[in-house]
Amino acid sequence: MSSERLSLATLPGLPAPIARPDYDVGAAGIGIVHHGLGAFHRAHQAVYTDAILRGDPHWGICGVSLKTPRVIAALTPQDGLYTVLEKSAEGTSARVIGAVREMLFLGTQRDRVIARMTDPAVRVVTLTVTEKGYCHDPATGRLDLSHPDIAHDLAHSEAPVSAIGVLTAGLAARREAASGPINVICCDNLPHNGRTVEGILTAYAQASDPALAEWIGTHVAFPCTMVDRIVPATTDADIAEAGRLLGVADAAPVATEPYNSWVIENRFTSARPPWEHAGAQIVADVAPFETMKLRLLNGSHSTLAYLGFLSGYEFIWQASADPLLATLIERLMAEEVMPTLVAPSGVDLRAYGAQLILRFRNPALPHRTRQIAMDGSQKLPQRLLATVRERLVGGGSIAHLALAIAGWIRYASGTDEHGKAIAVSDPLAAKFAAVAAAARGNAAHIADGFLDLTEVFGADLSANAVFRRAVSRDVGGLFRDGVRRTLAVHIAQRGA
Ligand code: CS2
Repeated sequence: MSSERLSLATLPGLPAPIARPDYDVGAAGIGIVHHGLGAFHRAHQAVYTDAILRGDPHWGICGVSLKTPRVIAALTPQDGLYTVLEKSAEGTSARVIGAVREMLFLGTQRDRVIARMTDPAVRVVTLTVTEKGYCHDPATGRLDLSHPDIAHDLAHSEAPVSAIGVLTAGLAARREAASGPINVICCDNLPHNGRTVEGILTAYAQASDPALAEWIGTHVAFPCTMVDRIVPATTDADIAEAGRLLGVADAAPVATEPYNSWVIENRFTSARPPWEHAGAQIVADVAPFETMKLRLLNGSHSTLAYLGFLSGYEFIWQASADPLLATLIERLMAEEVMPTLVAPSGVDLRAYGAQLILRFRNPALPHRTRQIAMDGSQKLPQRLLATVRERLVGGGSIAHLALAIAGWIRYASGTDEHGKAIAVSDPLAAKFAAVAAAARGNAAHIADGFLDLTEVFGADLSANAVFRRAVSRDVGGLFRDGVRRTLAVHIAQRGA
């Protein structure tokens, strides 16, 4: 591989098949501030934005990294350019993205982040800070005022560390500067993400500056979105492949699937990028899209992650090709999730479900079960528990859902079936460890301890006897018989 780096200088010399910006990258202005410069943003919103910059060059992105300057260090010598590798069984196609025009690390450039938010040319803030980045109570969606980062930021409003604190500081500065209204667009997998973030931000502002909360109410729009693209963490093999294809080195490519979808609620308070020209859908009501995606895709993904990991699978493509797990998620989707959904206009739910299985099986995407298993306490409510609630109201069966949730409890209890420790990564990991330690290997006590976590299950499900019984029975089965036998019995008992 050449020792030269991808950059504005080497861009014109890239091999012909490599797609690249069709606009003058150096001339693009900044119209968007994005918080959370991870792989997902760079493979999703930045790709849509890249495609509209030729027609509308003032929507370049200022990408803010909140926790680590790692991506910025890799992208700076590349003038912000990086490769998106679209990978499938048919092969890889590469496209260089130029939309990220400025990069700031919160840890050392907080003032510049805040100043950027006061720029009148900036009309949009997008967010991908993961579920836990919102410092909320996952069961209710409300701001957790006792969260250490929130407590810190309320006490030190001049030096915020949380996405919510930084965003609020930026909005306060924007109000001072009279720079006009702005759209805040959450692109994380939270339920009713626009409304949820509006509630969280407003609650935070109320606790710090009630007049600002009022200003936010009249000057900031929070459209809901459905975002959908599978983007595993970048691997060394991706970096090597990008270098091979480009003929110059790219230290921060992203690897993803060909599929890409973005549905955005038509609720803006200020100018916005014409993302619909790049294939995004702007609709009156995102809820049917979002509910479908969270419950079918993410619900199945988490099920495959927990039960797949326990079965010994490192990657989702392996877990989704396992006949027992494949049958489980097909039936979970068809029998328990789809009956709770209203099909979004133009979408056939069965076709969407069938396509999901193919997407999960993409052999070119090594998506780790462990990566998806992270932060289950923040993910389960919208992925599995909301479906359970609706099924219980209607008196429908929750057998597949219960097994998926039992898989999470078995995983989060911290040891695998060979007695090996699992590195459980979750904001509630210490609580899980305490539950597991107190239960001393007794499966019923483990199930009870987890089901008592109202911050995950809500007071209602925690107290629901039907739900508790179903999940406890499966936790018992997983501990007693192991995941493979439990799955086999589960499928056999329910007919083929
Ligand atoms: C995954 C999602 O990591 C996870 O929890 O379920 O990131 C998933 O790949 C995306 O939501 C797909 O759109």
